[in-house]
Amino acid sequence: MAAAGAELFRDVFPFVEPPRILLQGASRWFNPDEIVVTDTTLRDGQQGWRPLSVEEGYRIYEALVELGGDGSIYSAEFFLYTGRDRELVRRVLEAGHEYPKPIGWIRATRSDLRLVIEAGLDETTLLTSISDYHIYYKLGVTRDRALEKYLSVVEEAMRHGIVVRCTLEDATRASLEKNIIPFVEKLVRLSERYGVEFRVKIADTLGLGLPFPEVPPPRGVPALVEALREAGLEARQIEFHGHNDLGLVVANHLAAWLHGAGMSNCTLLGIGERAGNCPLEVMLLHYAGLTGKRPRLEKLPEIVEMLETMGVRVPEWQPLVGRNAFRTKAGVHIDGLLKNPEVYLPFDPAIVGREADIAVTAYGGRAAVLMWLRRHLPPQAVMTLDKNDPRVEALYRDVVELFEKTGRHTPLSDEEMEELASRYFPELRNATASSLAGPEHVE
Ligand code: HCA
Repeated sequence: MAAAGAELFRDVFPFVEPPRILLQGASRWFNPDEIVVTDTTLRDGQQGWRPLSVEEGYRIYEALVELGGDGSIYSAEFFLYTGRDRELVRRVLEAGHEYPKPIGWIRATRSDLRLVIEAGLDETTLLTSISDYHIYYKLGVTRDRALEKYLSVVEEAMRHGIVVRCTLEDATRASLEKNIIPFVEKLVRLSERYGVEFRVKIADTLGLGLPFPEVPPPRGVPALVEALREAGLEARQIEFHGHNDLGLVVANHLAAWLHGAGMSNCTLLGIGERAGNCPLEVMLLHYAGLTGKRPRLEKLPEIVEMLETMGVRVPEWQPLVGRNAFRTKAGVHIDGLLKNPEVYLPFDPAIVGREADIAVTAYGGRAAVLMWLRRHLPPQAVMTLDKNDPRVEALYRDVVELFEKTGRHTPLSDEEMEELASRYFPELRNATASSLAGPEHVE
């Protein structure tokens, strides 16, 4: 039906572009030109998953280049502890891509810093645990002693001209006044003395952060980011790294950007410790929605396939990349899709290299049967086909009967549908036949 007069919010939902994020009353610290995504798949991801071979690590790095080599993925973090880690970094440096820029990830010790220097990297993340939980319980030292140790390694790094990204580990359980700000003030002074920039990474280590400006520190992500901006840090000096323990990781990462952090530190598919990290592909979609830039999200299916060959199992319902992300089984949805794909799609799936899809079950109604036929019959055969066609009705009855008789509860495969439908549409007969599976059939 023609949509004259319909309010479709085209400025927000262009459909053929990622949904746009329009702001009213944005934080004074937010500037879309200053935001980027950063990657930690090969650090936090690998740590929470399994040790990778050099070849696997390199393929993941190349995938990041394909996806965000335009600079939308600014950096990628690497371990340096094993021979394999160092060989991977050597290969990555040899490849010479500008983005994602390879950087190290180390603990705050001089021996770890040496690994960065020997690898020839000019930037590294440095784990500087900042909450009293970590300082008193994990490290077993006083706050002053902990800061002193961190700062001595930072100073040494600056002497070598290395940019340090200090992870404020467990920042969402740390005192802003007693721990974070005093540390940052000392970093500012060191940086002025050596003329070398530093950055900080706000780590929501246990996923306790909250994305709302009304929430005070330590849990309020907007408050933490804005406090660092008030302390004089620029967007490019502030990274946010969240975990998904409480299911809020994407919201927290968005909040960090919107309140003045420049970098959003993610992993492919959100792979990472416990409930995982922030999914990089999702943040790239929002990055596109905030900046109008277009990372190559259509590469995602290839990347997911590659990760699956490495043993990653992607849940069917995973946003953007799961099998069901653009696939519906509900008759009402399929009916809507037949009338206009925009009714039940958040955006054109082609943006992320996918197609809208359906799965035929007993709940899909005649709409599912019709949509399946439209996808599998030659165009001339479906031109006049509609839900009232007696063949569609008969096929629908067969589908329902099959589910009722067998007690089956999984969708029909294309081969099974071909076999059923060829009774009424002989042109499908040449298609691969398969036996109709019973209730134990697994998709
Ligand atoms: C860890 C904890 C960490 C570190 C973050 C970072 C966190 O794995 O040691 O330095 O990138 O969330 O605090 O992932």
